[in-house]
Amino acid sequence: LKKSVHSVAVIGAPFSKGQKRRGVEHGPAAIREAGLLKRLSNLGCRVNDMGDLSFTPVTNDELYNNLVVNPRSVGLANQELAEAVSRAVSSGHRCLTVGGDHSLAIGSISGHVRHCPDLCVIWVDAHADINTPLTTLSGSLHGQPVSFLLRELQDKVPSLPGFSWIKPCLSSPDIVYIGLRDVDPAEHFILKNYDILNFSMRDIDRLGIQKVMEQTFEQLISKKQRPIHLSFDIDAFDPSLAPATGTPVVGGLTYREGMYITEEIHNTGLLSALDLVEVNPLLATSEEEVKATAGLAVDVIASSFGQKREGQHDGYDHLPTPS
Ligand code: 4U7
Ligand code: MN
Ligand code: MN
Ligand code: MN
Repeated sequence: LKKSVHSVAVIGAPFSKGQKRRGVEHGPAAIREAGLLKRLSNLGCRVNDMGDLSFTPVTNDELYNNLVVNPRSVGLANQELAEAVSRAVSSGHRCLTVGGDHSLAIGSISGHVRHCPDLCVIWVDAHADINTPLTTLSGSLHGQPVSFLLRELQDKVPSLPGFSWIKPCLSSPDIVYIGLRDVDPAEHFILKNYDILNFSMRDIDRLGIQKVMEQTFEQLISKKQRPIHLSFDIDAFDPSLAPATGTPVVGGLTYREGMYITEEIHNTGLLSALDLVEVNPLLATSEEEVKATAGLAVDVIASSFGQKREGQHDGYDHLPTPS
């Protein structure tokens, strides 16, 4: 079988200090065990496995403002991840980062943007992850990554220890949210005030997922083609499909909506980097729940890189003949 060869670099990011529960650092292992590399190579992807990063530990990582947890650890780990992503993208690979908690989008997007300065972001999540260190109610940095990246917000974002390397690289029109259903008041204010396009679960109910994707691409890539960074939080799915995650919210995406989102993104031909985050095997109540959640993550990844529900026959161009 001849297949399309397009390379994907895989980076495991077993990082968990952007939130308070244990276990999300085992996400990369669970997703690998669910058959990630095999699924990618079956698709005809040349897989460049960069292994799992080992982040430099930080001692005495005191709270910022008596509230924000592990700022130096999150800052340094993201600096290290940005370096790895930047290396992968500059070598010509599409880059898959497997988390780990969603604070790692800071490093993943920062590394990607170094070689793709005009990239745009599709953020699929139950949450907007756009709290600032001054609006966060939880103190967890996985609920804040977008705030550090958005240029328009920088006069509202204090400098955190460990974060001085970050250059805000996105403007409000460069990001679209899909799947929102648990948005804090300050986050809702930001989305409205800075005019950030977002499709909540209610919008998906009203419009259907097809129109949501049309309007997403109209916003991001209709004027010019640009690389897409897809940041996919597994908690975008309904908890019945993805139970093993830290902040599940009822009323999420169906399997078919999830696959439609990723198929459409693949069909643009513009996907350049993907984060798959927040799979936490320790929060499952059974081995079946681990397998369901990690298997779903692998389905999202495979679909993003070209697996099609209708089937495909790359290089299969004749039938066996009876002799
Ligand atoms: B995830 C939250 F308060 N908004 O800031 C917060 F509801 O990466 C949730 O999307 C953040 O899983 C969820 O802590 C972060 C909370
Ligand atoms: Mn998230
Ligand atoms: Mn989330
Ligand atoms: Mn979560």
